[in-house]
Amino acid sequence: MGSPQNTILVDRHGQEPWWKAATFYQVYPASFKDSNGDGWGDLPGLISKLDYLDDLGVDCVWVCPIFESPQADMGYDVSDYRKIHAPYGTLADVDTLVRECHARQMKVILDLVVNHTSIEHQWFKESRSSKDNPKRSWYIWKPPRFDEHGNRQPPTNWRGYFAGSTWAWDETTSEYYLHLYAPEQPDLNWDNPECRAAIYQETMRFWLDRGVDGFRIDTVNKFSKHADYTDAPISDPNSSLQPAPEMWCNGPRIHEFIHEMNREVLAPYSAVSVGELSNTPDPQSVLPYVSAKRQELDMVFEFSAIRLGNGNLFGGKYSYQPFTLPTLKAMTSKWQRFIDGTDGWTTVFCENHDNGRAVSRFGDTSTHEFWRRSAKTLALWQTTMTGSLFLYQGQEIGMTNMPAAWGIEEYKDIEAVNFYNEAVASGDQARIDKTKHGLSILARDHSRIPFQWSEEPNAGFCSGEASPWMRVHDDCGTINVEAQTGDPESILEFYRGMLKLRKKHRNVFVFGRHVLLEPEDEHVWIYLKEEQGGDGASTRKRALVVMNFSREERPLLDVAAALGCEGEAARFLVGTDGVESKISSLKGWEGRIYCNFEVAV
Ligand code: TEU
Repeated sequence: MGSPQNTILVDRHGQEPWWKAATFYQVYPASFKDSNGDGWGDLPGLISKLDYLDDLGVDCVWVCPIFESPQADMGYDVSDYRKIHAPYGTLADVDTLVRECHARQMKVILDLVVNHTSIEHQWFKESRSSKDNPKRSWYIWKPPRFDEHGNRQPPTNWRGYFAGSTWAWDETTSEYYLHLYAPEQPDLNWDNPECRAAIYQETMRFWLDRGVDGFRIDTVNKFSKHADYTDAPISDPNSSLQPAPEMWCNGPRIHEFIHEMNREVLAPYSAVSVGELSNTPDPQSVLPYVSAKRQELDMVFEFSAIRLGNGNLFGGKYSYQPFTLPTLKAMTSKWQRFIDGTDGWTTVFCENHDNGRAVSRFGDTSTHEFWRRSAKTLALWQTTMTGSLFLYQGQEIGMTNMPAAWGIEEYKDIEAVNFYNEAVASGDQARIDKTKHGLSILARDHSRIPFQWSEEPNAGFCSGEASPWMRVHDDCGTINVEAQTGDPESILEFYRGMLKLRKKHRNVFVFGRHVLLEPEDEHVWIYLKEEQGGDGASTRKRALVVMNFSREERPLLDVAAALGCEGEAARFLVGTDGVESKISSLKGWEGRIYCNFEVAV
């Protein structure tokens, strides 16, 4: 049962669980590595690349949904939790994956998608079959409303995530069912205890018994809805549908459900859990989920920083909103500091499968040189932050957004397609242009194109004769693993080195206190990382991270003063340019770390 003894115990004082100092790596399996020439990534492909991940310094692989699914939302619509979507492989392949990860002292976690199922799931088929089916209340069914003209209307005015209403009409029993995402993704009713028991048994214990080490838990704060199902206030006067996340996020029973899930399943298996916590930008509401003594989740993803640039309201998501460096700093600091003095824990990430590429959004892709320099600076930022670090496939080689010149037909994601079609249906050219522009920066598609392994045809993702399910990036000849391996100046080698350094000085980087300096500086980002506890302020280990987030050379602050030590005691630890070049200034997109402790050579 469960995983082998934790072997990656890299902790503060020998007391912390393995996952705190671990580096997680998110694999989007459809786009990682295809082994059989069908243009769709698969488990044998992933297994063939485990040595690559091991060499990079990855401790735990998170695999996005691989379960049987009609793929309305890339596997986030599961029709059978105990089967594998055939193009990915078989159950035996998962067993091999688990075995091969463990053989390398790596862990593996799966994506748990249990806010909703697919409409093709047996539970939903039964639920929709009649009003008195025993599984009727495993989903959320409501009768229609009628307007003054007698026209049938959905039960509430809520807009879903993928455009359109959150309610779908079902002829069989003449009722609506709730779906926060696509109509093919009906929401489960967590208020029903039999439904919860089935989730624990069939979607969780089933995989833990096969040896997986835990779960990334999709949409974890939406399991408990507010039971009154009333209209949301009008915040978008131009639409009949209104954003209503407060109606379904962090509902009245959410902590009870998660605590129960922990008690029933996660804790008995010592399974690691990381929950996806959207629409909760308030530390006081996030802390209860991650406070150790409450025994709910180990950690969550909070999205304030990664969502910068997204438009307001649900309908405006792809209306791009420029932001400044001080805003990114403030967001980052807020979510670095929210666990200070608590028993909670946090995560570090700047990419995932739901967002554009970090180097295209926070870095500079205007020239090859700025691309390389800024991607390394982003690496310095991520690897020096407090919390469990999550990398997304391709981030380590600086993969960029799809080229702006690509047409809308290259966007395959249901969200992108629906938002674009909605703009087209409005007939408003300005809105269409705005949506296209927003998509070119923010779309979920950017992170889903094939991984770039080499300069071979199809970037080595699949064979040259195969047709990859998404178009391979035009720049794959220059941005790929093969080209960067062994090149001391490359992004990949920089990540490899930084992941080692992060662990070596984990009390500073993983567990340290984050202190933001110069919050209003529009170009240079500076923060201190300070070891916690210890003998006293004067002897505590400190690192000063200085990063130039602009193209122009910028003056460097007084490093020793910032570190609180004598001039001689301030040492150069590492930098994106390898050596410390001009001492008194930072080149464009240069980042460095100085520290007050002895640096072994
Ligand atoms: O995403 C949940 C979610 O609400 C967002 O973060 C999502 O990115 C969406 O685009 C918001 O507009 C999770 C998965 O990560 C995502 O891929 C799925 O589509 C979604 O759940 C539904 O399962």
